[in-house]
Amino acid sequence: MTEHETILVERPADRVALIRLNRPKALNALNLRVMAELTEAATALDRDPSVGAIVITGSDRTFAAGADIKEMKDQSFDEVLAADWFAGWDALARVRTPLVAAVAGYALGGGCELAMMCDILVAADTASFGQPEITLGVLPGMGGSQRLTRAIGKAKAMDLCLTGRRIDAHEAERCGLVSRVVPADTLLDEALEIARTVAGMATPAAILAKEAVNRAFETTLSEGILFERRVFHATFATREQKEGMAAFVEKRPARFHD
Ligand code: CO8
Repeated sequence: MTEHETILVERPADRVALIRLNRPKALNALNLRVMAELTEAATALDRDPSVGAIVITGSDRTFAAGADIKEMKDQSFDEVLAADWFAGWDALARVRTPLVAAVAGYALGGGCELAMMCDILVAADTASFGQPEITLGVLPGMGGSQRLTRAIGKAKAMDLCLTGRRIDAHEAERCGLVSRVVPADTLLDEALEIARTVAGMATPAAILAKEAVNRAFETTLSEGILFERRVFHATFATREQKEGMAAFVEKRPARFHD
């Protein structure tokens, strides 16, 4: 595996990869180096057929405290526009392998936005989420105003984006931002177990199911339902559909990855 400065990449289980953000002194603040390393690593894992799910996590104290304020603070409008700051994060949204975010501690600003770019968001009971950019004189810049609003609705998104207040893991689960809340000491195990489960499923079906759910954010209901039906039809061209349905009838576990 490539050596990185700001992340650690591991293969903790069969078909599962783990990316840890690793800038402890800066509370995993997301600087341009993190963006480059994380998107490069995730893209490489996405191309690896032996990887069926990727977990992204931080430390016990912090998932990520947002974009790196020290790196940003003296930039001019011309500079951030010319470099199209943060556009590189779009590469993560193009990853087709399911992404599981395992969040403990702070997920603020870009940290919350990074978590929202993942497909399943597991939170420790210590997690807190927020979009505090308004307190810095800016606003979310990596999809927060859009993904948060789609995830939790206008009322809550406005509350978070305009006041900068943080919500805890339980409020985040109640409003639909988080898939599951678990005790902090079991967070990584739970996230890896979810990743193992997803990675054990039929790969084409997992890719298509992720695309179909994401399509709901982009399109009308009738177009989305047509997309879903067509990709459902397409699964009948796969070996995995034959195996999965034969296994059910024969009352045995499906063997998708033998
Ligand atoms: N950027 C740079 N350094 C940071 C950041 C950050 N976002 N957050 C924390 N740090 C640094 C601190 O400066 C401090 O460094 P030092 O020891 O050198 O002074 C160290 O991490 C520890 O931080 P604190 O001493 O502040 O720790 P506390 O436990 O007292 O507080 C908090 C923890 C509450 C998380 C606090 O650090 C904080 O409020 N951080 C900033 C949170 C924030 O405003 N985030 C939003 C940033 S703007 C943003 O994300 C824009 C998104 C646009 C797209 C982003 C794409 C990635």
